[in-house]
Amino acid sequence: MRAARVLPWFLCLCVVSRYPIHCGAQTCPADLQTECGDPSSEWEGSSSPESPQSSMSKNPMSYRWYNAEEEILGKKMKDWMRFSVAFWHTFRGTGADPFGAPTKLWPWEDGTNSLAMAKRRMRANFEFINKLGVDRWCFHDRDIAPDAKTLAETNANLDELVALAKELQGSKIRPLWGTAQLFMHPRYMHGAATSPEVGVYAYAAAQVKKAMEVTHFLGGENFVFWGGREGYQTLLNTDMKRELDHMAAFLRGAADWKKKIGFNGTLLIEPKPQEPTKHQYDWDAATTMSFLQKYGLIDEFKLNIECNHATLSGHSCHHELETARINGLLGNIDANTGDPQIGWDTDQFLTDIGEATLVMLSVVRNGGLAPGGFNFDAKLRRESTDVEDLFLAHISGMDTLARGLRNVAKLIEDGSLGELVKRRYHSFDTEFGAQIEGGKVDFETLEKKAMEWGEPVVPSGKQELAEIIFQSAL
Ligand code: XUL
Ligand code: CO
Repeated sequence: MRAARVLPWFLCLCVVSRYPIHCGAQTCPADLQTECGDPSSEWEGSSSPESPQSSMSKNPMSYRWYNAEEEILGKKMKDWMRFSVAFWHTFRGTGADPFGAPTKLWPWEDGTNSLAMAKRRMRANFEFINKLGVDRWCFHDRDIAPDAKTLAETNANLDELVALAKELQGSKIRPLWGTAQLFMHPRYMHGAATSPEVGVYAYAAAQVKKAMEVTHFLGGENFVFWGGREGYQTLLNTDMKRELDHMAAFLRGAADWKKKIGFNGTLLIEPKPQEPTKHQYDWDAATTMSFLQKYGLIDEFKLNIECNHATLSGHSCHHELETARINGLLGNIDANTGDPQIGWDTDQFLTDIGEATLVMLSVVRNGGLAPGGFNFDAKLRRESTDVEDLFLAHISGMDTLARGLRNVAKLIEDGSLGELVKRRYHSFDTEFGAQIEGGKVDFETLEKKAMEWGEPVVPSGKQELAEIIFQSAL
């Protein structure tokens, strides 16, 4: 294990926000007193730590709970998890915030937004994925290749990077999902599919079309729609119905294109209640589901649930996962967490064991997530600046969920939580209860029963007992 090698001529970064789009002319941050490197040189790799081992040792650079090949509840851990690295956080995250310049001086960065830099970054991405020992990655089109002056030139940039990614993926690594970045460029300031400007709608459709094609080419298993700016700031200037109609037409077009190009991946919508717009149309799982139902799109899409988005909407992650699951819509999880004291999307790696156990409970009840998986939509803290920290964060996130899975196995083996829940509904496990559940009992019959039975005896909910059983598995 060794810390990042410091190569001063590689040190400057040009990216100042989470989703960089264009910073060709930008120079090194003035206060960092560094020089830009030679963007044409190839990244030769190996400034990052070696692969973590699976062991129960105290070495933080090893997995303590995740053991890819180990079978738990009838499936290998790697098949329950299907972990993926998010290119945008891990390779475009700079540590910049509204108050400060980038803090991460990755040795492979040269301070430009050139194609050569994008290629070097792609090589670093695959070096990282290989060393971490995962099989999947996720990307936005604009994370991996720079914007150019025209859409045709931008597509050509993307093609170059995708060709390199295809080569570096080898036979094992695939995108868990790809997506189109429809929120960073100023053209999308009023939305993409919900922009009042028809030219923007068309541009966004062209971007999704291309992003879906390259995801398919790379062997991607899913394609995500996060409506970054599909929402409003004020209803005073917004025709909400018209915008939702447009969004539905757009998604219908995407589903049609998927079929036309023979892409068999799942289309996923990722709900989020606000940020960046005050009100995002895909507020939460239930809102998104009712939108899909209303517009006849429910069979074409599933949901990508992100835990930090869940808590922003006032729900727990478990609530959102269960809402998606019981409706047959749980397709993927963006694994992260927020901070209970901070009211925005902090995108932290999940380290809470109880939370991870609840997440894995939904995954196990769902029979797994395939062809979806866990995408680490999570970033290092601004103050964590070693390459080693990228490894530690992912190892910790993977281990936390692995521990959650082991806890679920304990809960299932013990059986008492399941028994407690079953017992609560015991009164419906009768002939009459079954008739109600089958929709065969009318209100007249129920009134007769209520008269006959008198005041019902209502048993305890046993919440504290449920909590004790849950805690004892952690
Ligand atoms: C934004 C977010 C995105 C999506 C992909 O909060 O989660 O990174 O996951 O666009
Ligand atoms: Co996300």
